[in-house]
Amino acid sequence: MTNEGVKLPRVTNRKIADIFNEIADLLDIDGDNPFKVRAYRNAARTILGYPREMADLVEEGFDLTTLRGIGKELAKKITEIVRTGKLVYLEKLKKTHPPQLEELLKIPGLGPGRVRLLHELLRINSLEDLENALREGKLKKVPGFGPKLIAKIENGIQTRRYEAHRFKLSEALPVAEWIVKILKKTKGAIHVEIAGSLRRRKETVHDIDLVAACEEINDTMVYFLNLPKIQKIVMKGTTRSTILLENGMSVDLRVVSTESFGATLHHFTGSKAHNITLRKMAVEKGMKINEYGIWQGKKRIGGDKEEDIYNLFGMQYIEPEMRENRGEIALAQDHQLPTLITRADIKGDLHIHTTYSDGLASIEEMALQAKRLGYEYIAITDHTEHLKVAHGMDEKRARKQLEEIDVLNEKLDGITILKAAEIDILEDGSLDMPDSILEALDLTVCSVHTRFNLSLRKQTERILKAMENPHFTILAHPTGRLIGLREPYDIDMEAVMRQAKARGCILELNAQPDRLDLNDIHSKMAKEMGIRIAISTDAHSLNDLELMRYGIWQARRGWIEKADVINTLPLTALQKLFREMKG
Ligand code: DGT
Ligand code: CA
Ligand code: ZN
Repeated sequence: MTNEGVKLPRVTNRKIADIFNEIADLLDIDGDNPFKVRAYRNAARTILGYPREMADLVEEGFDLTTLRGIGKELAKKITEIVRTGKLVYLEKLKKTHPPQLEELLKIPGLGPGRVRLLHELLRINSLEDLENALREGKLKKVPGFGPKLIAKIENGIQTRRYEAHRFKLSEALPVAEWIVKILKKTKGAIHVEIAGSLRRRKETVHDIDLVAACEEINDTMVYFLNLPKIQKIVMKGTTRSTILLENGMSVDLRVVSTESFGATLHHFTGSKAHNITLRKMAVEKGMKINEYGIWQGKKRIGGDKEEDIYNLFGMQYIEPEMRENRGEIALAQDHQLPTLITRADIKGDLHIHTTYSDGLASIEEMALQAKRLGYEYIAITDHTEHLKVAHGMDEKRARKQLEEIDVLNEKLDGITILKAAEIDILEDGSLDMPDSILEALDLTVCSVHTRFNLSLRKQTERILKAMENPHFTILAHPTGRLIGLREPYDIDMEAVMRQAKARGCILELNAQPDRLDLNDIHSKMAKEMGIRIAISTDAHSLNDLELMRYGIWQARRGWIEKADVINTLPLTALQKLFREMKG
């Protein structure tokens, strides 16, 4: 959103960092001076981790060269980006490279050096070129490209192709909710609901599926086809239409009568595998389920409500998040379904950043916001020293923070601030904080932020070793993946979970929509192994605290119940748990 009177949209730190990283990538592919390349990457990291916006600093006439790793040249470039929204240097650089070359860098296993090699030896300039070369077996002939690397690249391409056409839940859901709100107000509309993977709250979705129940005379479809921001009408009909929005999202609407609504909503909620199992079961009973209802011969015996379908088999109702055919149908038949966690069960947030590291709000502001959300407690988890890019705290600042928390706990009513830190797990598996501080903390949130590409064995050992520390409480974002951006690091999750179980450590389900890590499968695995989890927002701002809902949805997809999650405990019980963990 732009402010009134401001012509250009505000340039964010993210955008500046992206530009610098892109320059670094291109220079790197060219085999340019490594120091120059690193200078751009370091600057990008400084900017990204800086607690204030470069746009504001430029406006205030702040001397950017006082920032870590920013010299005169880079300061000039930052100013140019802030003022014009782009950088002439990058535009020029791009002209000398095939436009799709950078795409290749996003494939795991392909760094700039290898991309350069492929470009020089095989004239590979795009994903398509790469796929052709793979198919023709040409990669085998390139020095350094062994079968393991080639398999990794093949895998990476597949993931990339799959993800290229998917949107994050957090991108699609607000759009869907906006459309539903509009359509609900149209004449003749009785119900309008989100269906598909979006209703199942899958972490990424291919499209938005909507189902409406309308009276015979309605203008719901007409409004749908006249929504703002439509790029193209893909398919147009009275009961079904598909539109493509300007942002590239495809939206499907089906309009049915109220008597079919339950069956249609159920059908289009999926998953396909879940539906197929139910349909087979119906056939065995001499009945038929389709998108219009439940049928016995030609007679319609139900389908107004979704519940009709589950009632048909004497089953419990299955929540959309569980409809993945992962054993939920058998459980529902036995009336043994888990009672899935809800947002209302959450009593606090155990992963929060403040201005002590790379957060935007103070401890007090975060605490007051948490109180407004109805929480009993929060844990402040600023970064430790090793994470320089996020202005990690040294021992002195950590001490200062602990004192401030004491003062605030005296002052504030109705919310308790727990002492914690997000502690880097160093490459050798040690924790980046002296024992003297660790002893003063209520809990620790420990994470890997560096050296993502260690081997499977080394990365796993690193984490297992860290968990041996008696001060280790929660393993944050356990696989390190960023949806669509970064693959999980190579780790043996089963080994990590066994260790968590043995040591009584907690695993985090990080609620940031681009992390959602643990994912659904891992959450379910943790539950089955009897490991407790913490659902945390990793908030860097007041608004971020609201991301909890994404974590809850992912947890529900992993069959998680209230009792599996430590931040559903009341404060005293939680404190007792942390004390016991410290031994
Ligand atoms: P997505 O769009 O890839 O994120 O995942 P979904 O699950 O939303 O899949 P989509 O949009 O292709 O279809 C929506 C639902 O419609 C799906 O979850 C189940 C149902 N459906 C689609 N195709 C079939 C099918 O061939 N057989 C059955 N039984 N159901 C189907
Ligand atoms: Ca869909
Ligand atoms: Zn964090």
